[in-house]
Amino acid sequence: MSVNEKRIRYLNKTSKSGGPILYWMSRDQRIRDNWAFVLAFQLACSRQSPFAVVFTLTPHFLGAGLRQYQFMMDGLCEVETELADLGIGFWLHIGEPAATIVEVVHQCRAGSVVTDFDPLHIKRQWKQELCRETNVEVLEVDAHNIVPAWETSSKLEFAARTIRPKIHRLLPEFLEPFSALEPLPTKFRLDVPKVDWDITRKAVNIETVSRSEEYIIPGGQAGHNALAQCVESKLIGYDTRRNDPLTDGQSGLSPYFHFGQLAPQRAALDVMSAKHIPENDKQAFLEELIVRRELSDNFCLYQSSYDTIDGAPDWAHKTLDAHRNDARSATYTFAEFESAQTHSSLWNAAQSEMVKAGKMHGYMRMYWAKKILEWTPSPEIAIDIALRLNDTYQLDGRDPNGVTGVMWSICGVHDRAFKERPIFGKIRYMNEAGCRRKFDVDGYIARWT
Ligand code: FAD
Ligand code: FO1
Repeated sequence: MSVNEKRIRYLNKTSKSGGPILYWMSRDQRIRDNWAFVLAFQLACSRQSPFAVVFTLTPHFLGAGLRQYQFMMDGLCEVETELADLGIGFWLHIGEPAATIVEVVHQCRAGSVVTDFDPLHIKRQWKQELCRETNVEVLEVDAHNIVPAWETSSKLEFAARTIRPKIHRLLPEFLEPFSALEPLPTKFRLDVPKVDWDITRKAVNIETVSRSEEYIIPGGQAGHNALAQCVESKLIGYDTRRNDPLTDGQSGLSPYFHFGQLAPQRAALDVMSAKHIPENDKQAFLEELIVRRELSDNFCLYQSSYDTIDGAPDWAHKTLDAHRNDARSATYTFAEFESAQTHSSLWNAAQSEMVKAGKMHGYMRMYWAKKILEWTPSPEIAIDIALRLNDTYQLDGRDPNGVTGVMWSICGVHDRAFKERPIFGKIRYMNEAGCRRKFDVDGYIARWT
C-alpha cells in the first residue's frame, strides 16, 4: 500500500541525490501503522538507497522529567528491537535535535529525510534549521492525524462543530487500513552504530528510577494491549462513565498517542469494527479521538500564538481584559499550586492525581485549569502556570492537546460565551458545586490525598 500523496508535504524540494534515506522519527515513535515510516521505507526500495531510522534525543524537552523520559525510552527500546527484526538500523543521537540531524545528514550524505508532522513551535524550528543548513530533500508526513491536518482545513477552525463535517467528509479516503511491515532487503541496510542504552539513559538521568505503583506500562506492545482492552470491554459505558473521575471510564490511551507508540488511526479502525460496543459509546469515543484531537492540531498548526492569550478568540480576549482587575478570592504562586497547597481540597486532589499517577482525569483537567484562572493575578500568569504544571507532570503533556486544553479552559478556545461573571467574564465557569452534581467529590478527594 503506498502512502496517499496528500499525507506528504515537501519542506525542502531539491534535486534527489542518490544518498541514503533517513526516517527522522520524533512524534510517531513506532514503526507499525506509521505512514512516515512506510514512505521512507518505500523511497529506499524504489530508489535503491540505503535506509535507517534516526532519533535525535534531547535531555531537555519542554519540561519533561524522569517519568516521561522513562516512558519514552522504554518505547524506543522496543522500536529498536522491532527494526532489528526487519533488518533496519536504529540510529539514536544525543544532543540538540536540529544541530544533530544536520550533522547526521552531512555525515552519511543523506539523499532524503522523511519526518513526521508536529505543529509545535519547537518541532518547526528543528525542521527549519534542517532545511536551512542542508540541501537534503525533506518530506513531512502527517502520521499522527487520520486526515492530514492540512487536508482537513487550510485555516484556523472555530470549534469542533466547524471542523467535524470537514473531517467526516474525508474519513472515507484516509481512514484506510495499514499495510503489513516487511523486512528491508539487506542491500538497502545502512549500517549504524548500536545504541548504548546505559549511556543514553544516563544522558536523560533515568539510570536509576523506581517505577511508581501507578506506573503505566510503556511501549507499543503495551499500547496495543491497552487498546485491545478498550475494544474488548473498557469502552462499554464510555459515554456515561468517561466524565466520572472515580470510575476508570476513560481509555487511558493518551500517553501512547502522545509518544506515538500507538496510532490513533489504529484505535479508530479497531473501535469502529468492534460490533459489541454500543453505538453511543463508540461515537462518543471517536468524537474525542478524531474530532477533538485533530482540532487541537488544527489550533497549533494555524494559531502561531497557540500558548499565549493572543491565541484566544477576540470575544474571550476582550472579556478577560474587561475583568482583569476583578478581586481574586485567593491567589497562589506556581510553587503553591505545584505542591497542592490551595484552600480547595478538590483542586489539591486533582493536582495530586496528576503528580502521583502522571495522568489527571479528563473532567478534572477542565476544573483544575479554570481554578488556576480564578486564583492567579492575570490570565497570562494562569496560562503559564497551567502549561508548566501540565507539561511537567502529565505523561501525555508537551502536546498540542495539552496546549489546546489549557487554552479551552482559560481562554475559551473552541468554546462559546457564557453568562458574564467576575474574573471569568464570559468564559465558561466551573466550580466544586458543579462537580458535586456530577460525581462523588469526597470519594475523589479521599482517593488522591
Ligand atoms: P479518552 O477520554 O479515552 O480519549 C481518547 C483520546 O481522545 C485521548 O487520548 C485524546 O487523544 C483524545 N481526546 C480526549 N479528550 C480530548 C480533548 N479534550 N482534546 C483533545 N483530544 C482529546 N490531552 C493530552 O493528550 N495531553 C495533555 O497534555 C492534555 N492536557 C489537557 C489539559 C486540559 C486543561 C484539558 C481540559 C484537557 C487536556 N487534554 C490533554 C485533553 C484530554 O483531557 C486528554 O486527552 C484525555 O483526558 C486523555 O485521557 P484518555 O486518553 O484516557 O482519554
Ligand atoms: N522528540 C524528539 O524528537 N526528541 C526528543 O528527545 C524528545 C523528547 C521528548 C520528551 C518528552 C516528551 O513528552 C516528548 C518528547 N519528544 C521528543 C517529542 C514527542 O515525541 C512529541 O513529538 C511531542 O511532544 C508531541 O507533539
